[in-house]
Amino acid sequence: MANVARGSTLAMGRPPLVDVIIPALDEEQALPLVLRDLRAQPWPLRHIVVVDNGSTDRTAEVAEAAGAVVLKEPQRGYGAACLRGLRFLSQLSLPPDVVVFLDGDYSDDPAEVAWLLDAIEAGADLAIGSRVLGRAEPGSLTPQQRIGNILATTLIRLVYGQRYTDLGPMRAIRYPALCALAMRDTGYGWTVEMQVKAVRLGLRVVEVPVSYRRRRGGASKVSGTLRGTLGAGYKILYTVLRHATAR
Ligand SMILES: Nc1nc2c(ncn2[C@@H]2O[C@H](COP(=O)(O)OP(=O)(O)OP(=O)(O)O)[C@@H](O)[C@H]2O)c(=O)[nH]1
Ligand SMILES: [Mg+2]
Repeated sequence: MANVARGSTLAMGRPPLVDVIIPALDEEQALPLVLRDLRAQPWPLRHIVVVDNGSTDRTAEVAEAAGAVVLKEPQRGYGAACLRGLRFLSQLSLPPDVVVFLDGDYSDDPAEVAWLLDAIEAGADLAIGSRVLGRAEPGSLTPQQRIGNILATTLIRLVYGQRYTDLGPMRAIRYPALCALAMRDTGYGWTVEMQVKAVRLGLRVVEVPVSYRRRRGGASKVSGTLRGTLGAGYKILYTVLRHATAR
């Protein structure tokens, strides 16, 4: 599968520059596993950027120890952390070709990032890991997540005509496409904002089946809590509709 590992050039005549952004809040237990597996990948990887939103555990220390670039974002929120990571990338003298996002709780399998990069190599602008098309470990996707996914993806299909199966966190996107999206959401509307804006801009989007595990240690901030679930659910539906009315 991993064409990227076999000397991909993304049609640039040189190996692509791939940077990874990981939003992390109190993930000292799982993050070292994520970083270890990322480092073990055969595909070219420049920066692993861990954005810490005021963790009270040793998230920043374990990330630094693993050689990641560690950024601090005082404004809480999943999207705020991703935006902070993007700001860092935008200030590099050499921008990345591809940006990969994944979670810091080891639910996503870093080995499968290669499949997303293969899809980019094959021509996609945005490759989204679908946990629904792939194999989700029992208990890794809560019933409310599955229902939320169905609601959100049905709404996107009705409003935008695009079939998605998931709003999964693991994804790869060409950097120019990412810049064109002008991402804004500072919270859990981040993934869906990317997906609806991608449709509106006519990006080449593909879903790639990926696996998904239960988090390795640490506490859930989103789907495992009532507040997180309701907040994320509301934000996702609001984001779909807001961008629809902006058409
Ligand atoms: N920087 C930052 N990261 C966050 C924030 N909230 C969650 N995260 C990270 O975003 C990812 C997703 O959060 P999770 O708590 O795993 O949400 P979830 O996957 O719905 O819940 P679980 O099923 O328990 O894993 C993890 O890497 C978190 O550390 C936040 O406010 N700021
Ligand atoms: Mg998680």
